[in-house]
Amino acid sequence: MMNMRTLLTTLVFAAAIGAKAQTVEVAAPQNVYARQTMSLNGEWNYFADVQEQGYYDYRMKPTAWGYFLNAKPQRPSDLIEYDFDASPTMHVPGDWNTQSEQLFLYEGTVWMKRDFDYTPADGRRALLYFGAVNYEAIVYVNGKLAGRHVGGFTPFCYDVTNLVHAGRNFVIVKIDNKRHQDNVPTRNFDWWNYGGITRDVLLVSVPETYVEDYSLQLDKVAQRKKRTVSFSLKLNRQEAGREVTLSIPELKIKRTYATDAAGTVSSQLPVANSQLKLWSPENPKLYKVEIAMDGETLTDEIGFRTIETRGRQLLLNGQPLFLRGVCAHEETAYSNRRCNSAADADTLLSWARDMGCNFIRLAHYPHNEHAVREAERQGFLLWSEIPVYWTISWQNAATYANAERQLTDMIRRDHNRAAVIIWSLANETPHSDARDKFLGRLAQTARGLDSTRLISMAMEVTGASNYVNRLQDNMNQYVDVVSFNQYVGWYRDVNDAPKMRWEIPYAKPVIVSEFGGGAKAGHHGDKGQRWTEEFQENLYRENLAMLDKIEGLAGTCPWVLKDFRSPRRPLPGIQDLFNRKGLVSDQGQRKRAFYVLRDWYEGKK
Ligand code: GCB
Repeated sequence: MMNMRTLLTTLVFAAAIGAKAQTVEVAAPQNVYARQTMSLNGEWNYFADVQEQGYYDYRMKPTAWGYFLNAKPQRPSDLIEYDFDASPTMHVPGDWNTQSEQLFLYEGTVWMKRDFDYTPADGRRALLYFGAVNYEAIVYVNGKLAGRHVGGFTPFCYDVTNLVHAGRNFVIVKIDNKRHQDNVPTRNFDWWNYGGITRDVLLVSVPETYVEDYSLQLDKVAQRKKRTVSFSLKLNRQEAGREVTLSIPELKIKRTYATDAAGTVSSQLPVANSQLKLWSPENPKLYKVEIAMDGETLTDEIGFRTIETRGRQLLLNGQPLFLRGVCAHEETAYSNRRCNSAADADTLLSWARDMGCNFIRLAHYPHNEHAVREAERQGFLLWSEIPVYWTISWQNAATYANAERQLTDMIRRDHNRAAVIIWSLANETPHSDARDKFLGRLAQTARGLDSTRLISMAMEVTGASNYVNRLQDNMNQYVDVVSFNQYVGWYRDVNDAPKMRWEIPYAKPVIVSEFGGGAKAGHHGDKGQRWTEEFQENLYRENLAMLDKIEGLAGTCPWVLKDFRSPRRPLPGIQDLFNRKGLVSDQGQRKRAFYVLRDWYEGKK
């Protein structure tokens, strides 16, 4: 991990509008929740700005007098046409769509402000951390620009030491979730475009030199009596001779290292096989890990496991494994808003567990860190992906840079999570040379950042000739696991599943990364009648029998755990702006297909 490019420590947004950038974007610190932090969650004042007049003047030039100044009238005659303090509040973290009726379908700019008290401390720096903001965030502290970030599902962080002062401070974020062709995701996608500061905001206090990132990873090669854990660490600056202590008390590991000239440490730790309990769904063992420097200790919980392929088999800790999966969006049970906590994740995970799952495909973007950690504690294996979805602008260099940044940030954040076994690069992308180049580069980047996990992407087979479905995708050479989505019985070939044959001409494990169909919970009828639970139930029966015939099938994750909001789904009385392919409804009702899948998974244990 540590040889990864330090692409983040760049001066941001030099051509600042109104306020000059006085700050530096820094890498979001590994395991941020173990740091000294002050939460900036809670109630933030907000208002929508449909025409972005708080940012552009009436000639559409960036204005120096934007809303980021948080101006107040000084004299009775002053004209100021906004007032954060008199504006309503909403909760952060949270999406705006489900917190304001007016903003339910809104896509555009919303300004948000929060005050906070700060006490500077000698020798310490203040970092402003956002877990995620969808989609574009322009961040100001005390009226000065801190930086701009695009991409709605990954963390970012600014060193704001020079922008804060003792006493009362304020942070303002201009958030814009308008969809654009060149974004990642692009203009069209089948989920709700939840806008807002959707994950935690923290003010992080760090010393001048601090541990920015570290990695602990069990090596694949096991000797008869012992195996090796690779440890690496990186400071935020290239400083030699800093003392760092790593301890894993339960494994009786305690070692002190001095950093090299690059500010890094790298080491191999032998561990006796007899001592080591491997992480697995059956026994999701996590070890307490402590990393100490200058009297400050970072505490983490880390599991050790290996993941590999052998021919068409997937091996977890050297043992063949079938992934009993399901896809899930990051949308809460019952309230159907963006998830942002372990408790939000827990309800969804409990449904997956009841269905017999040991694997979740986190669709279609990196989910929040609390969710990933909760899934890991509960023993779920995870597939994590970036929103390179459908018709991305393959030829656009900025689009590529954006996708690569999201991939890098996803891997950086979660590379210590034993639960994550697959990084996925894309979903259902149309074949072309430009796409192959784009995804090929992403694959190389992912491998460069993490050589220990498997790479995949959801490919597609959209039709069959003579009932033979043959997967063909040039990306096959880049992936470790061949995954594809198919909707036999829903978008195509209703009633034909029993006749279908599948040919996957690649000697790699196969995951069917999506299949399914819609049903409205409580709507009953004949199995030939769309939208009934019986139709979906029959579709699952026929699909599962069909999938059982695929050679090398190593796992399945049907679409989808829960009905989720989507603006592409307007059918009144049935969809009502929900994609109804859930095995569980948006109100937690289990549909008949839930039990079909559960029984099939029972047989796969
Ligand atoms: C797909 C997409 C998924 C959609 C699903 C559907 O192939 O990957 O994002 O929601 O189909 O329901 O159409």
